[in-house]
Amino acid sequence: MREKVLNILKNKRTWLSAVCGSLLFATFYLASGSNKLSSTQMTSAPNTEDIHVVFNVDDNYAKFLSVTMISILQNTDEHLHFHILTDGLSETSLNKLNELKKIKPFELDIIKIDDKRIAQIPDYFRDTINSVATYRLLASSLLPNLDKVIYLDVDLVLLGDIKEYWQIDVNDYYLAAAVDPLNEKEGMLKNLPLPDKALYFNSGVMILNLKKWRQDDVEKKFFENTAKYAGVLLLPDQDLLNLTLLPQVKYLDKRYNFMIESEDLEKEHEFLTIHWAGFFKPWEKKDGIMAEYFWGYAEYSPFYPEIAQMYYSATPHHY
Ligand SMILES: [Mn+2]
Repeated sequence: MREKVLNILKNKRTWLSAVCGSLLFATFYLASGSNKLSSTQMTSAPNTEDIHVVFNVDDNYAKFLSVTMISILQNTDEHLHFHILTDGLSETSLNKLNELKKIKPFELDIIKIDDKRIAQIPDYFRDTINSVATYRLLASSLLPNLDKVIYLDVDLVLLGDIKEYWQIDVNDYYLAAAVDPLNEKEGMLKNLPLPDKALYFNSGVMILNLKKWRQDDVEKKFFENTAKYAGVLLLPDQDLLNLTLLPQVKYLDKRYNFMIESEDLEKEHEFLTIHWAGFFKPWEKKDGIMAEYFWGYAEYSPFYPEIAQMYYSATPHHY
């Protein structure tokens, strides 16, 4: 039965990458033909440049990180440099992540946040958002040599080329991100003092302009805003990013961060990323919405046995 499911997945993927491929070509063709500026930008960004991607995970999430990394590596010809902000990864996890280099070579930096660094963070910040998920808010100081980086959650997979994210110009912005479906849910954001007309963005997929973060000392503003808004933060780190960085945010089309709760599953072939942003995670339910994309990549992971084990022990299964 599993074989059968996997075959279906593989066929679906082949079909999908054909569609994505022609879309990519069409986009490139249009951009280079009709707009002199973007064609110049493309030639000035050589293919030899590394694409930098940052994640934050603890050891428990390394298995899901592996699936996201596989989805990136399988869909690009670019050379990747991954930076992992963490409170610590086991040697086993690290070895498994390094095994992914068989799929495609890449650079891997593990940035362990040590006690000394944590001691520099104001107490109220640590107390309000005490999790590894916050480490991305410290990206501009933890990655001092990078001016630009793509941040990704690990509850998502890419279906398209990561290059499309890297080519987004964020020079005049703090970051680029897609609008969050929470904007459509009445009352959800009513306590957040967002700037006028600014739409709340989702922080699962972001292209960060770290140079500008450093210029304007954004980290200090995160700390100040935690103290100021602690009482109204619901999704603390995402709320803080919104409160601090809007309106200087470039909005991305939802194809860059398709959150399965939003709608329009019919158009799935257009999406570069599928993001299980809500409560449902694909590792919990194999027949959940679009979960087949997660499992299609997970089968290539050295963590596959434990991902599957986790699923089988949590869920009564049917085959
Ligand atoms: Mn997420």
